[in-house]
Parts: sequence; structure tokens; C-alpha cells
Amino acid sequence: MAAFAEHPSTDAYYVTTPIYYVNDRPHLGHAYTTVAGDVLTRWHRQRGEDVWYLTGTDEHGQKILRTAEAHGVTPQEWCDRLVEEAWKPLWQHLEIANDDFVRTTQARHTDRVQEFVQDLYDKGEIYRGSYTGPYCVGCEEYKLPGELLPGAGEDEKLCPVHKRPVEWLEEENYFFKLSAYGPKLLEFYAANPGFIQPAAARNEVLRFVEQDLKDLSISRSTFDWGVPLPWDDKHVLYVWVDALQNYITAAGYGADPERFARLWPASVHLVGKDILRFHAVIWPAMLMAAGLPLPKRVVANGWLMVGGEKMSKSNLTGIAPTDLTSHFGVDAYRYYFLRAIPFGTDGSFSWEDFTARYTSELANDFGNLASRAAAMVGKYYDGVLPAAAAHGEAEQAVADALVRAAEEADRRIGEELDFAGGIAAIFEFIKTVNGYLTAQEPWKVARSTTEDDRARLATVLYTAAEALRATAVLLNPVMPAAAAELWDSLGAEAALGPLADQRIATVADWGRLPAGALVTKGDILFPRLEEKTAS
Ligand code: ME8
Repeated sequence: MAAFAEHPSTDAYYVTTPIYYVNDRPHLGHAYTTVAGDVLTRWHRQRGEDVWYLTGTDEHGQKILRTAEAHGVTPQEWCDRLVEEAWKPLWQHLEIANDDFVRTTQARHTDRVQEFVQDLYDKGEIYRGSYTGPYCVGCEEYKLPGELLPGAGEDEKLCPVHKRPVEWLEEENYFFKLSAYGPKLLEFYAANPGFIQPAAARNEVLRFVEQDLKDLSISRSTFDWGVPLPWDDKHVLYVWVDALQNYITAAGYGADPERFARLWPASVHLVGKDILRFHAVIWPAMLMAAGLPLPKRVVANGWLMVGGEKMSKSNLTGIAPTDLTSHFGVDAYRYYFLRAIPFGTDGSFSWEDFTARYTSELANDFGNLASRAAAMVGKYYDGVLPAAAAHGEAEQAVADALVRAAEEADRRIGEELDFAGGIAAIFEFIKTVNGYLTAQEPWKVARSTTEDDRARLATVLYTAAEALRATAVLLNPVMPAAAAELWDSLGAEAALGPLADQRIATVADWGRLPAGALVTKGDILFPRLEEKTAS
């Protein structure tokens, strides 16, 4: 099993989101995973790594077919409409910098999928058999009888996620020999303790695989909206087996060996905890069967809840992200969910909590610091940043706090995917800088004309501006528009180049922003919410 336990080195940092079902429009839950992936990949770009960020849409299966039928259009028409009118525009709106967008109805995907399953068939990994059991179309998943909830009637059983009746399937179809992979998977998990995160998710998967795995039914013959099996075109491939392969087909599998070698295995598959088994059990087993390397990590995020239940399209509890961005703005939106909910745990969105954090953390702590510092350089130095006259204990304390914040944020965001902890570390630094200004009282020092006080004022304002220079770099992955605005107002680009080119490794090198930088006031980064609503 050593071949699976050791990951061949790959050049790129390749991150994926789930590909979303386009049966409906996106809600906060989908945006949550996609924004997390965007912050992670932007962070790694700022480390100077070769990054590839993939998202896309899952367009086959019964759920999509039934939705299209209900709307009187073909499934392809339905998918085209939703992708172009709802999904892609939302990612653009939220400033998602994905490198590719894969759709499972694209030939670049379906052709490769057919080759992949033909290969498994040729290797004897797939056989014909019959299946009887419960199925939830909402999940597009075969359910275990033990996990179902009692329904209204005696024979009715409900899906535990959707709380809707499951359907009973009785079919002749093809099966993948998943049961053969239990021991190999357990061996792999043991050799790669970081493969499934967080720990609770890993434990859940271990418990599941330690029981006997059942073979997986991978084809359907009662409808035809899917990828036809190459050896039996009366069957289409089960939507999940088709969907999981997006991670390799979009990376060039079977089409562009060089690109595939650069991107695969993926560094991180981001998934919601509802689809963990597919990614941590079925997908690795399929890859093992095909002789391909396994992804390095599968990281499960928790659920955004509404009234104690998972927010979902099927339950009609989805809130559109634009309902929030129109009030709070895109930057604050990106910030809020990652800051307020520890990644991996469930959390509820509340308008009050968002408002409170916006006001205290973004408008007061961060926004005010930026505008105060720029205003003082404008007022006392005509916008030309003075050189620091000295670098005393207080300034060194700020520089030290920056080193700590940068290291901690890099570890937490870049490695541990602890976005809340990483952002908190950056905001701890902002607090330190605010504390420094409060203690130094530059507005009072400015009233004195002694030479010592003139020098002191220059030192304090330089220190604040330099701290903001680093803050712009550290917050750029989270809030790209506010960071760009700040970068601009510090006049940093002339000396240091574009914000996107700044590196995490050097962000804490004190003194990068040169004296003489042209500081301008710029727009208020986080205007008061009342003003926003009124406009
Ligand atoms: O499962 N809270 O697609 P999907 C947090 N097509 N995250 C949520 C969420 C919530 N309330 N609701 C959705 C599918 N998500 C398959 C995936 S991948 C090969 C195929 C996020 O449209 C979360 O990441 O149901 C979840 O895994 C994903 O959206 C499911 O989206």
C-alpha cells in the first residue's frame, strides 16, 4: 500500500470546492465553502505558490432532471440558464478568483469519465447485479435503512437530512466493488492522519469504514440524464460517480498529462460535512481502483443553520448572498462568515451578530485606524509620509506584534484552514496598533512645536502607516477590495508594486513602506450601515 501512502510531489497548490447542483440558485451555504476556498487560495498565491482553484456545477441526475421537467425545459437548457444567470454571476460578485469552472455536461468531462469507468470495468472492478433499497433524490444518495427517520405512514421513511420521504429503488444495475477497499482505506487513513479534517469528521469516516462497506450501485436505467456507460448505453452513470471525477477531468486527466502531473493529486478538497463519505471513502476507493494517487486532504466544513436545520435549497430555507452583500458589502460578507464560525463547526447566521461585528471590528477597529492615520499624514505632512525619526520600545512592540500576527495567520489560514483563528490574529495586531496610537496621542504631540515632538510625530505616523501596509497585505485574501483601497491610500504601489505581488514571507519585514509615499485619504473602508441603507 506504500504507493497510496506516499503522495508524489506536485508543483501546484490545487484546491477544489464541491461542484454544486444547479437545481436551484446558490444560497449562503454554497457561498460559505466557495469563499473559504477563495481565501485559502488567495493566501497561497500571496505565498508565491503556483495555485489552481477549481469550482463548478454538477448537472446530471434525477434531481436536476425533475427540476427541469417541472419547469418545462430540457435539463441542458435548465443547467445553462442557472449556470449563466445565477452561479457564475454570484462568484464574480463575491470576487471569487477561481482558475477554472467545470460543468459535468462538458465533453471535456464526460469523455474522460467514460474512459475512467471503462478502465475500471476492464480491470474487473465493476460487475452487474441488482439493488433494492432506499434512495433520497435530494441527496442523490442511497441510504442505509438504519439512518432513516419514521415518516407519516407506517411504510414511510424520511431522509435524515431532507426530512422528506425516501424512494424505494429496485433495479438491475452495475456495481463498483467498494467492499474490497475497506482494509485498504483504513490502512491509508492510518498512514495519513491528516487526510480527513477536522478530527470529528475523520472519526465519523473511520467508524463508517470499520463496519462492512457495501458495494456501490453506479448505474441507473430508469432515466437517461447522465453519462452513458460506454459498454451498455441503456445505463447512465450514477450522478455521484460522474461528479467526483470533475476533480481529475478538469485537471487534465487523460487529456493533458503535463497539466495533470502538475495539479494532481489535489492539495485540498473542500466539502460540506454532508458529502464527506463520498469524498473520503468512495472517491479514494475509485482512485485506488484506477491506480491514481489520492488527494492530500479532505476538509469538511460545518453547516450554516436556519432554525436548527441545515440551510438548504430543497427545504426552501436558502438565503441569497446578495440579500446580505447589498447591505453589508462584499468584503464584510467574505469576512463575517469565516470570522464568526470556526471552520468545521455548524453555525447560525444572525443579522444582529453581523451588524455588531461590522460596526466594532470592521468600521471601528480597522476602518477608523486606516482613515485616522491617513488623515493625520494629510493634515500634518501634506500627505507625504515622513520617515520615522526613531524606533523605540513602543515601535518595536508594534513590529514584534506584526511578526507574531503574520506567523500565526500564515499557520492558521494557510495550513490549518482555521480562518477564524487566522483572521483573529490579524485583528489582534490591529488592536495593538490602535492601542499604540491611543498611547502615543499623535494629535496632542502635533500641537507642540518642539523639535523632539516634531520627530515623535513623524515616528508615530510612520509606524501607523507601516503597520497598515502590512495589514493590507494580510487582509488582501479575505477582503480584496478594502485591502486594495488601503494599499492605494498608502501610496504603496509606487514603491512596492501591486498588492497582489506582496509576499507573506516578507510582510513582517519592518520598514518596507518608504518615507515619501503619497498618502491620500481615500474612501471610508466600512461606512456606517445606516448611511448605506439610506443610499
Ligand atoms: O452536494 N452550510 O451539491 P450541493 C454549509 N453536487 N455549507 C453548505 C450548506 C450549508 N447549509 N449547504 C450547502 C452536492 N453547502 C454535490 C457535490 S462534489 C463532487 C458534488 C455547501 O449543491 C457544502 O459545501 O448540494 C456542501 O457540501 C455543498 O454546498 C453541497 O452543494
